[in-house]
Amino acid sequence: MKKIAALMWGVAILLVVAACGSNGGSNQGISQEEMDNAENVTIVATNYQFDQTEYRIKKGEVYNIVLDNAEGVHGIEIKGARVKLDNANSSEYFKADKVGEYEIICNIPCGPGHASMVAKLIVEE
Ligand SMILES: [Cu+2]
Repeated sequence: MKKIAALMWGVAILLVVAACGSNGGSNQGISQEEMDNAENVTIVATNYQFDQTEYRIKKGEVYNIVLDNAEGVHGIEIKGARVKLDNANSSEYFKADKVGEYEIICNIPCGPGHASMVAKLIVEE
């Protein structure tokens, strides 16, 4: 009986660890300290544009990417960066490992100007 109890505990602990590990999916490799010190990159969305055509970040630093829907209902997808934001999940931590550019698009069909809702996330040295 003792063995079974020990086994059950093992399973319970594994489940807890698995649940924590899957929290936030794309936060892998980002420490709590990095999250605490992360600078915000706020992308303000209106009908039908983002407030900047380019957003610049530094390579290797952690940022908190925030979607601010100031007008209308828009979503953000940073292509190739596994960042997807909407009103239900309006911020995510992101760290770019290399210099380059990502395309930012609105991923919610928001109206006649939807296709023009594009911007760039530029990763600098
Ligand atoms: Cu849209």
